[in-house]
Amino acid sequence: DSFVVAVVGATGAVGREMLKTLEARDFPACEVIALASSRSAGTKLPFKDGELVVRELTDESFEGVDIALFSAGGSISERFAPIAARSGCVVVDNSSAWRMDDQCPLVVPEVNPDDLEWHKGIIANPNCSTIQMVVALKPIHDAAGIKRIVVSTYQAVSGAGQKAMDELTDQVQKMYNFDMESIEPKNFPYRIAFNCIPQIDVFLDNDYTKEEMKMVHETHKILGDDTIGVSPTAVRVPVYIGHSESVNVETEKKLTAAECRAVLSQAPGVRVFDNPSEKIYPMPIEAVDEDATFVGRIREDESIENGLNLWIVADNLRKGAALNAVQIAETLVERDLVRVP
Ligand code: A2P
Ligand code: 11C
Repeated sequence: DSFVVAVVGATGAVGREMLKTLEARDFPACEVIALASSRSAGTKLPFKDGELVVRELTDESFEGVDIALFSAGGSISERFAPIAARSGCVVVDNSSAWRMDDQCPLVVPEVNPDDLEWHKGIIANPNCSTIQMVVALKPIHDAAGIKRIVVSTYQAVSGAGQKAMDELTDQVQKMYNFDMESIEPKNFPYRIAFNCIPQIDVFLDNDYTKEEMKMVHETHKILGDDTIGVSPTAVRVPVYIGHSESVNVETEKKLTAAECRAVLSQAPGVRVFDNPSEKIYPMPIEAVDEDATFVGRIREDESIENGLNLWIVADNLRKGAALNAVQIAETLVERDLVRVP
């Protein structure tokens, strides 16, 4: 079988990674269509031995398309995902628009692939910070039952898109030239160069940010358990690619650090990088362009009965977005679910 695949937002940071991932994994596509705004229609993007000419996204873009990977922002997904699904195209949507809709599965293939069975045309790809956390925590949950998660994130600027990456470069150049006066933050509330900002997305009524509450609600939906306590703090750091997370978990049953390492070294999508005496632990500079979710600094929390500390790092554009979306599409193909019921 071979499918017509569209990438919506193909010129963006995630969209480009989606094209690279389709190519690298040899996805069974007979045709790949790159869609973006009218601004970039006609632009050429490299793909396999040739290039794709970007087309403008319109209501008619999905005729004859089997699978569409969306990453052009929430409002585009809200408007166009239903149009695509109505024309018989299965949508894998990387925005937050459909994640909490009870008609849409929210899927990480290593964690809850069976949720794909009940899709109705739109499948949501979780937030990058949630994906890498649940890939590492699901095996611990299965082994010992997670009661509570306390997580602090260290999130790369690419999570906010290509423009945000360019803004970091621009600010670093200006600072290098002692030209701090002309720095005007655009994609972040403050200067991000040589800084850390404890705000990602907007604040909500409970004084948590939207990014933080996504980690709470999405974790519950993916693990199918609303009783797990999730207490997040999301921080933007001046790293281009690769989100890091310091995670403390409290479990029902005792799991020693050695048992946790053993469980995680068998887990799909996880690579344990953990040898303190050799200074081995995951870092964004090593996770970039990798598919795995890396886990290290595995220690027992000595302040409670059953607790563990972990440091989790992944490429936010890959496992956090493009790769997870393509893995969803691959699982749909394997399970013969590329159809809108
Ligand atoms: P374009 O390059 O034409 O603006 P990022 O998250 O890296 O900023 O990327 C956003 C992606 O979403 C880009 O591919 C961008 O295309 C696309 N996009 C933004 N607005 C629209 C729109 N109105 N219609 C289609 N694609 C859009
Ligand atoms: C960030 N996690 O790093 C965000 C980007 O809900 O898909 C992704 C937002 C989302 O800025």
